[in-house]
Amino acid sequence: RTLGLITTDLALHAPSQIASAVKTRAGERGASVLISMVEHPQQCLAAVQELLAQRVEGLLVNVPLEDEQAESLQAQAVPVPVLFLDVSPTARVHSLVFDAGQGAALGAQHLLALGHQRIALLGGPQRSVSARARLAGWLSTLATAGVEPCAIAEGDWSAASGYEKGHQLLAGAMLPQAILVANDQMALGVMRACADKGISVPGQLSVVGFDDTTDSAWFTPPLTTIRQAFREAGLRSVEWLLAQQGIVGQAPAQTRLPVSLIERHSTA
Ligand code: IPT
Repeated sequence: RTLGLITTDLALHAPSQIASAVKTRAGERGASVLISMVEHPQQCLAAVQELLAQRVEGLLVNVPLEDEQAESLQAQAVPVPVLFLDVSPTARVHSLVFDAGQGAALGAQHLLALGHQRIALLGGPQRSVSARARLAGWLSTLATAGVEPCAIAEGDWSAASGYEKGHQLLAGAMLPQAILVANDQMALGVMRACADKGISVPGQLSVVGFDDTTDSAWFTPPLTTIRQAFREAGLRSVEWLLAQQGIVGQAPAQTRLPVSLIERHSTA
């Protein structure tokens, strides 16, 4: 059997770890996976058509998509089942997504519990639904505690952007006590910016990431982050696709995977 995976940039750690898990599980099930990497959501339709022409029996889509984009892709693929990994729960499609609101709340509550009030936010690219959901989650958790972020910046998920925006957030007259970062790669860049400026983490500034990619325990210091179990997401999405028969027309199956706070040494 053959499955298709349409994915965003595999040079990023999270999508590559998901793709790896998908490959592994499919292999264990005797299925092969054709991978198509897209740079823009607009390229998804061509990728779907290309994979359908190669007779895939199911499709996984790990590209951040707006509701209408996902709904129209799902319609294009009929009768082949499609499972989306980076959409809002409001999209009327089959999806398996991590709970971004819970993840954002866990990170913000952790910093508040440590007594931090001057908190800066480094969000992901706002064209990504998940980046928007994380930012919204931080803002609402902080607002509930009566805290307004001292600064907000937007990166593009890369460590380089974390470094650049990190320098921006650290340039003000008053140093933030903590920074919530939308992914671990940007957190790596932020910590590098701190090192440049001789700011000690977590002595002078706490940093929280998001993802818990496999390298995050090896950063200096080891990163406190929100764990998204990529391996499990990969396994479950393959199992779901292989179990589908005649789902077309069925109500969307939506699974929300819980996330968890992993406390390491970048927060105090
Ligand atoms: C999301 C990651 O958290 C982020 O680090 C980045 O790699 C992004 O993917 C790329 O699209 S995880 C996604 C399943 C929401």
